[in-house]
Amino acid sequence: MLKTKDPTVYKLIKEEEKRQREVLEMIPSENYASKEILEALGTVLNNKYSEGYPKKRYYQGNKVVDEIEILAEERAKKLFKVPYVNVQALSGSVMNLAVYTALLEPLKGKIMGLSLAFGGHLTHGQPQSATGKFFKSCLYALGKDGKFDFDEIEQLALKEKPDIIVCGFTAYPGIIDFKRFADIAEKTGAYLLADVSHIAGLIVAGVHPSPVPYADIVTTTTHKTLRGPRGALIMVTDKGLRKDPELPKKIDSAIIPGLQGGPHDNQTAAIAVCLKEASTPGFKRYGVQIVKNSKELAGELTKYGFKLIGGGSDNHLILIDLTNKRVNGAVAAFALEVAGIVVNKNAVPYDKMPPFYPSGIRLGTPAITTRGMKEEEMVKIAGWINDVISEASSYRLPEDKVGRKEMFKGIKSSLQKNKKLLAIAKEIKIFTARYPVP
Ligand code: DSN
Repeated sequence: MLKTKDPTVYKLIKEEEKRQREVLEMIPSENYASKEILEALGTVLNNKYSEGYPKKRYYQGNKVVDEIEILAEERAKKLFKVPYVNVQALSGSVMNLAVYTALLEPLKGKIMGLSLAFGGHLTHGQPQSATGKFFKSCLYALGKDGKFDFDEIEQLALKEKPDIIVCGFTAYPGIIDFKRFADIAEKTGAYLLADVSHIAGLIVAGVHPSPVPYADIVTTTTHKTLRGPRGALIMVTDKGLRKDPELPKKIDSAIIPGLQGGPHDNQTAAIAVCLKEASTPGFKRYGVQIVKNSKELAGELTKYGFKLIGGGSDNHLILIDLTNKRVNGAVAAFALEVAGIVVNKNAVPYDKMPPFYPSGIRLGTPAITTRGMKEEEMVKIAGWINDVISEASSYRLPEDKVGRKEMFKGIKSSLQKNKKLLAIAKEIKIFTARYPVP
């Protein structure tokens, strides 16, 4: 038993369990996986090496693992309606890197993705990421209204001639027009990669359109709105297969031997469980409620004068520009955590502040919806958020770099002792006790 053999680690895990129970987890990329998924993760499948693919492994002893991997593949194909899937990518970064490795020549091939500063992802060709170091990249932005300016994106694509255009975002509160991205990709001869990590669960639930009719390749992590274990799926669509029938082979080889060794078989089993859960009517109801909650929360926050990027939320997340509230995003995120509301600081479009001290926060409803919260609870949560931000507005962080780090330290230590925030944390602890975590 872990409890007796390594009480130190056991105690830390218990502390984290308690933390997850007693706060409002509102980072939109996080969720609570079911007990069954966690059970599959903690099994003897951890002990096996399975380099290769089902029925084509390098090592012996993979009869059972083959069955598990085939099951995960079949469930993913059925759920997302695609002809091919690879379930081995260990997580999101390697998932996208595998696609680029499969399709592009190093230092020559070009990726075009949304800039991280506008809600893209590191792995969509950011220069700080291997995807922007090992391949060429060009980045597009959002318009001043926080929406896509497709004419500008098309102009950029025509000028830059990327080999892959990436759509699918981490801080975009709207519905993605996959068809429009596909039109641009077709016009410029690029592959269209839809990274739907954030919205996979919404797609499955039918509350966000699927990219499958439009994209050549669809990638997704499995632990966000899909509510599974950490892991990833790389899918080729019928359209992608028509364009290049070798795509599956290229992607399989990019994963192994290209980027990984043995897959994590316990993770593959847990992905299979997650895909079964995601195919139930209960999961559809869950997806519907995520969006209802996000819209309700966005509406309530707007009433309090919060400026929401894109004007609201049509999916699972909300991006708030706190400039009008005169609170820095880093200060806001810290104050909210002291009060028991966990969100992340986030850049807003055309942010004048640097990434460590951005002007906004990003929050979402996937995890709190898993706990059974509905519109009524969102009204209450918006009130708490407003109270915390009002309280935090007396802690000013200088826009100027000089002395900012030291000042932030001081602000944090003062926020940690703030009586009003600590009182809200107590209320939230009592409130969250009514909503079980799996
Ligand atoms: N870290 C994830 C997110 O929060 O959106 C993306 O990888």
